[in-house]
Amino acid sequence: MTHVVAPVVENIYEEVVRRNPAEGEFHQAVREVLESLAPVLARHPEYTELKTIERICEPERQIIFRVPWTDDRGEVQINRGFRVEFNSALGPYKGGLRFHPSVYLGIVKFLGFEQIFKNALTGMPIGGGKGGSDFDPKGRSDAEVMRFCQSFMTELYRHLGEHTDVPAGDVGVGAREIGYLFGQYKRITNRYESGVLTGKGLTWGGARVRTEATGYGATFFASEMLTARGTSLEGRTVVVSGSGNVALYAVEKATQLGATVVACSDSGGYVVDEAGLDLRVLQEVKEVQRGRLTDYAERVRSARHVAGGSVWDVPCHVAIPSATQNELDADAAARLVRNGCIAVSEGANMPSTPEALAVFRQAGTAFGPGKAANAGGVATSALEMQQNASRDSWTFEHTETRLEQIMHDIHARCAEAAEEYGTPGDLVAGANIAGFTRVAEAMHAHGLV
Ligand code: NDP
Ligand code: 2IT
Repeated sequence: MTHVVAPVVENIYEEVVRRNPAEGEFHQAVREVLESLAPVLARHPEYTELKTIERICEPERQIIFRVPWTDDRGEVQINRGFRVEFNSALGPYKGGLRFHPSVYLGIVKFLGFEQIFKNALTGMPIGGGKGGSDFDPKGRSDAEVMRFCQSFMTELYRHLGEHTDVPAGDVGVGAREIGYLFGQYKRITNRYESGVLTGKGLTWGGARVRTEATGYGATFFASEMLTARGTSLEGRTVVVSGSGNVALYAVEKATQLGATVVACSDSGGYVVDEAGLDLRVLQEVKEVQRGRLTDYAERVRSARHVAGGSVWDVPCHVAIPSATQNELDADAAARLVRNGCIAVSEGANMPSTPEALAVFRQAGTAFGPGKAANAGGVATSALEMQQNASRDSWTFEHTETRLEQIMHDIHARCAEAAEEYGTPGDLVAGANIAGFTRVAEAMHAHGLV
């Protein structure tokens, strides 16, 4: 059985906590993976002997740097930049950059750790890394964001390269920021190295579907889970949290697949509309105006805005949490289950607390963990790298078909691993085991590194 932490795994966990004090999110992410690995260790004593888990828990390299810049009033601002190059067994470090005031080393390490296994699950040649800054882009002018990005890249560029480390977007980092970062990288290095960043604009090396990929992928994953249970998204009520990049395209794909998305949120509250959200207005408010959901409610008469409160109060069949870590706790999970929720597909990274996960397990809710369900974003980043390497550009239809197939394969890999190691249907265990074993095998092949 998984969920019982074997003594050897418990010791590794305690050592991780001791060596990485005050990094709660990192401890949480490590614990969840370790809880799944007891049956793997029982079958593969070499992983214990060669301290594979201990090595995976220690980043290969961690970079922390000062990011000085001047705001529009001429005042000097100082932020902290991070890049954690966690694991390169399967390919160059790959993972997003997050700009949010809550960013500190523990957040970057939890995200980087998750990224190792997520990237392995895609089946593509990418290692795991993550970076970011405590810079808050909210309320900043384009010129301020540009100066910040230029200063950030002035340190980061020396650690990057298409075969070394390839960042992309995450919370607070979208096409605008990737553009400024790419411009500064090109200027410093004198190289038009398209493959050094993904999420680029479509006119200068970006890939079609990358913008949509994470939200589309999380919805395809929900659809896979429902198909496995003999049902579908058609006619279902869906709630999505967040209203950023991942959330918006989850709303779009769920609607295209015949569901009605009745609510989404931002950090100020949520909007609910039983008739279904109006995606075009949402995009206008969020992507073009960088506005708030209160603006949406002012424009759409059938919608109601609830300030504060939890979007998980809204009844639904399928939940796609797509905002941030630990946004869905045990109370929210119990309410979702009580209201008839049958599937949860995590668009965000680690949005459900361990206690929420326990509620879903107990209730038999279909549950797609972030490292599997949101892997469509990074997988499409790998497709962007592939197009850059061959100086090619694929159509939307071709790329979306690839994404859909990738999500199908990830679901199958997780389901098979869960079955093989004695926990059929448990996609959390399946994702951790399938991701871990793929990385572990490559690490062994490379010797003691
Ligand atoms: P965006 O910055 O585009 O949007 C984030 C959304 O979540 C906003 O609506 C924001 O509200 C809300 N949010 C963020 N942080 C908080 C917080 N601390 N408290 C409350 N609300 C919050 O980010 P993305 O859509 O790109 O990312 C969302 C999630 O998906 C993250 O967990 C990210 O790691 C994950 N992810 C992203 C991928 C990608 O390709 N972009 C790939 C895989 C996972 P507000 O605007 O009010 O702050
Ligand atoms: O969490 C994630 O997978 C991302 N933010 C996307 C990473 C990427 O390199 O596309």
